[in-house]
Amino acid sequence: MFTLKRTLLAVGCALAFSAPAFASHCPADAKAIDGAMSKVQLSDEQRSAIQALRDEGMKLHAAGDHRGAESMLAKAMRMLLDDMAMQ
Ligand SMILES: [Cu+2]
Repeated sequence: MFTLKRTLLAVGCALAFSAPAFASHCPADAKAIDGAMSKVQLSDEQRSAIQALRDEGMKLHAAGDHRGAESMLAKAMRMLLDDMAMQ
């Protein structure tokens, strides 16, 4: 019984701490995108499409919608990876 309670407590703490960790994840992702974009050769179209997703993601992040921000940033990253794969 004691072990179960401790396990639940540990899960509760993990959930409580995951929110701020998640929030700081967006700028880290945006930074990763910026870094990758500066190294990879992209057409203007590709660059502006990725940049738009990245900016939209950071806008959502600033508005407190980290889930939405992450999905935008993930989309930008996937697009970046696809473009890199084609080179
Ligand atoms: Cu965020």
